[in-house]
Amino acid sequence: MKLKLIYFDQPFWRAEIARLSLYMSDIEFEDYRITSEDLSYLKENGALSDGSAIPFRQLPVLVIEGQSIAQTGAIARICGKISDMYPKDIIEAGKVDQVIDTVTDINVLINPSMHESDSVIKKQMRHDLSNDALPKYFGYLEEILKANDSGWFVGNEMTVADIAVWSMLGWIAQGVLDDIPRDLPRPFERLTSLYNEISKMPKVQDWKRLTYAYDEPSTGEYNYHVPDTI
Ligand SMILES: N[C@@H](CCC(=O)N[C@@H](CS)C(=O)NCC(=O)O)C(=O)O
Repeated sequence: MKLKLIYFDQPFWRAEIARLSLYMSDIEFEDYRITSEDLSYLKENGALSDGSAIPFRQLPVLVIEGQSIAQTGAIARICGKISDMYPKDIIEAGKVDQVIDTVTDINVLINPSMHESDSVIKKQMRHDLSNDALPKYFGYLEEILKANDSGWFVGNEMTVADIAVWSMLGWIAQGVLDDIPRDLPRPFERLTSLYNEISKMPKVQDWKRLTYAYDEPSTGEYNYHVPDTI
């Protein structure tokens, strides 16, 4: 099966959910990281210059057997099915989906503060996120982990839901989001332990060595120096 994952050259959760699940299961795929020229081209044309369609002019996009699929959740389900990290049972599948959609909600909550140019307003937004919205969502996720009690969000094995949360927590734990403390997830024991256990896995360590080994310092509020522990 021919697979091409198109995203920015960043280890952001929207792409890592696909890249890491495929890598961990030894599924070959083209890890295409766009240039700034690609970005201008795709915005204008709804496709890369090689013809890969970018339906909503946003990334990630997965090209599978020449067909483009957009939207993080849709891509996560496909990659999870290919890599055997997505349950066949419809209820278990729904439980994976609800976690992925919650990571999207968290991302969407943080987004406006990333685009706020007034530093005072931005600081207030970050204060509210750190003291209210983010701990609230971390608490909900912690409850799901407690109720399942296997260490994973769903069932007894790692799924793409665990990768989504791991990667989102890594983003926060880098400390690149000004005024969101990097140790914000630490009081949530199960979340912290999920993060630390996934980081330790040999395939995850290999993936980080292969693809997170950037010499460059961070660019803005994304970063490449994802910590191994929270
Ligand atoms: N609903 C989309 C949102 C994707 C999204 O916001 N992608 C961002 C990068 S993380 C993007 O393409 N930004 C460039 C733009 O919107 O112009 C999804 O779930 O994948």
